[in-house]
Amino acid sequence: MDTSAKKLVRAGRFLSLVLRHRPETIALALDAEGWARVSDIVDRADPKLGLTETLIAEIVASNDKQRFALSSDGNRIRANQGHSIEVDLGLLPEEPPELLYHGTATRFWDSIAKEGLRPGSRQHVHLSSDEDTAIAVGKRYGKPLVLTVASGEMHRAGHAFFVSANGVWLTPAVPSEFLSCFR
Ligand code: HQG
Repeated sequence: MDTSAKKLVRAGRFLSLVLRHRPETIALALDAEGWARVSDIVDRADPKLGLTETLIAEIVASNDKQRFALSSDGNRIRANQGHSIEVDLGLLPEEPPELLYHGTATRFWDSIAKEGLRPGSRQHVHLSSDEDTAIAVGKRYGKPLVLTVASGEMHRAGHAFFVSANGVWLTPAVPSEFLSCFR
């Protein structure tokens, strides 16, 4: 990675931290829907990150997973998903495809088989519509394991599903009877 790509990744990680998990790190105010003022972030971030409004706009546009969104006037920014702090993204329940996938690590399987998928520190369990994404997500924690979620059946049983602005399927939890594991 060249220096400018590294700078974008570092700044993007910082934005994930303050917009999803720990806004208090820079005494940043997020509203109930998770939006923060771009100018507040620029003013309060460590100058070593070199965060400017232009760099933030570049991260929003180029981020590999489209993790962030700008308000229509460009003055505010929020994370599209992945929050551990409570925010209301204003997503409406949607009908999911018949099957969705969750990437995890093989060592979590025994616990997941017993308890189902839990959101952990985040607000939702994250699911994808393709297996490749699930493999990449699972690799972050070790040997990847792809779980198939019977999302159509789950939805018909009354469980709510949402899709984030960047295409991640979200649901509060997945009971184990809707999971299958191929390995
Ligand atoms: C596991 C990244 C034991 C779960 C990714 C996962 C994603 C259990 C871990 C997004 C369990 C939580 C979210 C149970 C769930 N027993 N382990 N009962 N239930 N788990 O990071 O889905 O790059 O909170 O399988 O790409 O890995 O940040 O969730 O392994 O889209 O944008 O507990 O984060 O996106 O880990 O990742 P996480 P995740 P970003």
